[in-house]
Amino acid sequence: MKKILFLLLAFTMLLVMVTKSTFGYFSDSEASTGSRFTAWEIATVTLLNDGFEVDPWDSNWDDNGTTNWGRKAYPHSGSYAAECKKNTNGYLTSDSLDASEATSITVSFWFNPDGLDTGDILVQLYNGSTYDTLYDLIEYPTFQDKEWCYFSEEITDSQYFNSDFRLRFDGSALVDSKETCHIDDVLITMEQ
Ligand SMILES: [Ca+2]
Ligand SMILES: [Ca+2]
Ligand SMILES: [Ca+2]
Repeated sequence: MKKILFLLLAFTMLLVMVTKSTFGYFSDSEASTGSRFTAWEIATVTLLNDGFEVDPWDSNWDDNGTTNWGRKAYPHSGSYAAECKKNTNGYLTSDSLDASEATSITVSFWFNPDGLDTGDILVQLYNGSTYDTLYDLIEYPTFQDKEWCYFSEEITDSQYFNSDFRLRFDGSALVDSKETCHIDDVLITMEQ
């Protein structure tokens, strides 16, 4: 009889535990609904949106050294794109962008390479003291010669979350007369 009572008690306790863990499961799913609400509060802020359509065409690219690049009626959208070629090569550096509140930065643009080889166009980011190469464009997965290719990278390294964030295209090595690169529709956003 004692044995039966003990078994009954054990069974009841097991039932209570199962019920509790079921409730536990439901309150977990409520918690995840809550964190989805938090995700909605993340704001996306545009730091730079430039299709090189306005005059002067380089007004977003002249505070950190003027560029030798030109503008050409060879657009991805609109009427113009920025152009790097022999004798009008070198750097195209964005104005300083305040990314100090960022939790991530997305850098995107379209590029149309023609005859490039290794090192001709480097995509670089400024961390407040040095420019780091993010990509050699010829290595980028979407790269196709003489086509408009889309570049988009999310930056999560916090060294770039500063008040002097810059995007720089380094075309210093583009010195052959058969090489050109066009850039259009640069969009830099941050989440904060
Ligand atoms: Ca354009
Ligand atoms: Ca400027
Ligand atoms: Ca070259």
